[in-house]
Amino acid sequence: AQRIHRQDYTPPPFLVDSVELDVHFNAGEVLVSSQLQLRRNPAAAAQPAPLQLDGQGLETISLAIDGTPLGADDYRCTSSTLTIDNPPDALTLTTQVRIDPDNNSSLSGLYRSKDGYFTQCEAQGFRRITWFPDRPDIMSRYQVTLHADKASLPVLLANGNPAGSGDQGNGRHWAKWEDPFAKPCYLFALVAARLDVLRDEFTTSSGRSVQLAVFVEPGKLDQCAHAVDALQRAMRWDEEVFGLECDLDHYMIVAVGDFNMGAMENKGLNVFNTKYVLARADTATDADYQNIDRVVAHEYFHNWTGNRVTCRDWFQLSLKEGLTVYRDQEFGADMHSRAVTRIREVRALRAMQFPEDAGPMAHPVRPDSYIEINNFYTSTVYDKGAEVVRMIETLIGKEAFRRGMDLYFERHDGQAVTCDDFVAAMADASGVDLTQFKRWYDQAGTPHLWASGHYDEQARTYTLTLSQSLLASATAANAEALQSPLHTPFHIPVAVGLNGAHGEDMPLMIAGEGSAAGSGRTTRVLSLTEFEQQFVFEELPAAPVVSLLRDFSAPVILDFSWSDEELAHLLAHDSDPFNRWEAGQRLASRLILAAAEDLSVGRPAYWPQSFVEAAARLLEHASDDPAFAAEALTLPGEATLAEEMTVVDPSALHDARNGLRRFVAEQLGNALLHCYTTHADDAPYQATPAAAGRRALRNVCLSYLGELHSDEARALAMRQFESADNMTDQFAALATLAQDDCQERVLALASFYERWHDEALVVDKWLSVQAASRLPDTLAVVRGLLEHPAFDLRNPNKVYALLNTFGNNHVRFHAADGSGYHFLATQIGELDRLNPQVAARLARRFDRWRKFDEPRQQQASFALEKLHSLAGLSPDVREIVGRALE
Ligand code: B3K
Ligand code: ZN
Repeated sequence: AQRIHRQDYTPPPFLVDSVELDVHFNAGEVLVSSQLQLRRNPAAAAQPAPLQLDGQGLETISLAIDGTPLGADDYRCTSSTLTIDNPPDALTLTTQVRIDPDNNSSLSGLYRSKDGYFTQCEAQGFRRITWFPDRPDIMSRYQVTLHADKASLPVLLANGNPAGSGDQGNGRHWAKWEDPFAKPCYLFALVAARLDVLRDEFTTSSGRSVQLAVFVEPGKLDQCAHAVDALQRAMRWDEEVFGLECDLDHYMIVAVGDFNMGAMENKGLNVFNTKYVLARADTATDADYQNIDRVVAHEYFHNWTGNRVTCRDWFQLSLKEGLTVYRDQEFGADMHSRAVTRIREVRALRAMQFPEDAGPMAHPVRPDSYIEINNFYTSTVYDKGAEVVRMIETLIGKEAFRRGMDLYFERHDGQAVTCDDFVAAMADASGVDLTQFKRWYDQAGTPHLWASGHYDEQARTYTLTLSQSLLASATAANAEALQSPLHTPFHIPVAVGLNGAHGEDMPLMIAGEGSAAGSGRTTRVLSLTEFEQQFVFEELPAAPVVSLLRDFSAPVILDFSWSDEELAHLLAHDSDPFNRWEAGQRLASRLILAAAEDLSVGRPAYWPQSFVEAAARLLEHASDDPAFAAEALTLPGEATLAEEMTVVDPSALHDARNGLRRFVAEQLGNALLHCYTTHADDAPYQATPAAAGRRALRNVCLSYLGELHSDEARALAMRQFESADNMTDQFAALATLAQDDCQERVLALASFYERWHDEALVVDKWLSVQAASRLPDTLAVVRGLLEHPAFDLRNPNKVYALLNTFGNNHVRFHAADGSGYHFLATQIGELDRLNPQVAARLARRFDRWRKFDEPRQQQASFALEKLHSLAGLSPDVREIVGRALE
């Protein structure tokens, strides 16, 4: 496998204007005939290059140019390329290949899943279907005809509009589809399966009617309503917020149980993991409902940001992904609570992206090179990419941002473009110079932001000094970051507010701006563009408590030495809800990290009463915003806390964090129970934000009470488990019991499986709740579950539920004896033979192995070396493990 470099991009020598495919589903094979209209690319290098096509796992039956079969001397063929040396400048290339989707366990290209055949072409799956120049900057018009057995594969779908169908004898039928939009081949999709369908309609703002259809496995129609509703809300939202109307006559969503990721935005024919479609109150949690909203919206939003304007090459992936995540985040914020949505996003960013950016897989939002592009569908490209788009919005303002989007579509509709083109549209529409800002696209690593403040009583000024550096995060293990032009400062938007003694926002008058500039505004966005800069706030009657990086205005690690009292003040009063939450997280982190240090040298942990008082206040005011209170009461996770330790001691960290939880439960048992009781819902389940917020709050209270390991707490959880009318409450009770070594745990787990063993997605929850357990025998349980009929190594959802969850079980995966490492490495090796993409994702659980103590490092490197040396290891896993070992 070769390393591909961004700088090596050249335009394609040939373009494909149209594609005609005939796909025959026969017993034990699929035959694909293709007719491509090709012509030389006027924009390509003058020197006539040969015509080269990509292929993978194709058995070539015939090849012809303009109707004449190719002779042996006319072409060269390897297992992955078909080269035609002297092609005419315009030609029709006809190929026929045989493929074997029944044995395609990689779930890339065309593959079989329970009820039929499905495709996944992004990033490079189309080459597994037919010979084709498989790159996103070639956009073509497609016509597809499917032929199959009518009884076993009654539903035949492809992108675009139906263009005929009928019977063809022998129990077989055919259907033809035509896509009126030119598209890159990664957006190609077809489906031949037995499926039920829920149909609906959407009328666009200009009055066009779009036929909506959600296809699911037979018997699941009662779990589709939420997805359809989410789709309609997303369509309306995109019209209202971005003026973007749906361009399609048919918008189809197909749910499939075997799928490598969440979903795929194929033009007019999205293919979804069932996890992001199916929901019923008793089978799906509030989090599932919200994820469905977000993923349905995300794939729909791609229709403009991704499909109509696509990526020139895969290095530009964040052009569509960062922007589309930003859009689905905004949709989520408008559908639910804006503050809580933001809090959850930042929590996820810190748990996933920050560690990634500090580890061996660190890469810029626009990577410089890769071996396997599928390894770069990362939190950096997606979530940090979204933060970068959000920072542009923060810097230029909402209105200019909207003008920038309009200009982007005006300039680039129908094109395959780069991140530079996007930023240029934003800069031109706003008049703001974003040259320096673009470093966010090419420097890896999370910047550190150091802040200090000084109040001058005489001058009534507050001087804020901000400085930045990448150094704390750039390590020798991360060569790519070191080689890029490091030591150049980022353009960081720092949103600032000043809190007065009673929690009120103080006036924000910046020296040198004149008093009109800031008047009335209680949050100002400072532009930090140097390594160090000072900002002076004037006319302040008293020393403020500074609120920095409001709403998390930049993805940085902020260092400011607030006192515990100041943090408590911010937690109680800051007008920015994100920073209220953040202050609580900082307080908790401080205590847990100090306690972890104490515990690791045999000293007892110290828990101050002031923290309990802050928690008590949160409980007291919880009814104001239960969802927020739930977030504020949830401590930072172990993986996030571990990033702040020089050498991680996972068991001390685990004991410290749970020690604080137990302390809170002991001190506030009655308040927790009271809060639990008063927020009970008598009404039947509703997935509304308000009802979900109350459930979240109660379930946080329940999980704290679970720390007491008391009969009362167990009975409470068991009662909730048994009486819940919805999966949110049932599963939360199960999750609390799963952390407690008691009889109720055994009973609940058994009855849960007994009740739900036929619902694949609920079985996933059953697997993951066991793999996430802190109990000491968790690895043994996980090992046992590998043999359970509920588990299947071929199904990504099962692998994620059991193995990935275990890899995220900080204290158990990082067990001192290395048992977790050896177990996971062995499983990755097994899985790699079936599904390299999913195996490579699993291998990422090893990213942070160098942060642990020497004995653990030895075990981890031993496990990784062994995995790395496996014969036949895929390039996917080899790239991840190779970087981890560098
Ligand atoms: N674009 C797809 C991801 C494809 C991943 C390929 N390995 C889903 C999404 O981001 O919408
Ligand atoms: Zn996407």
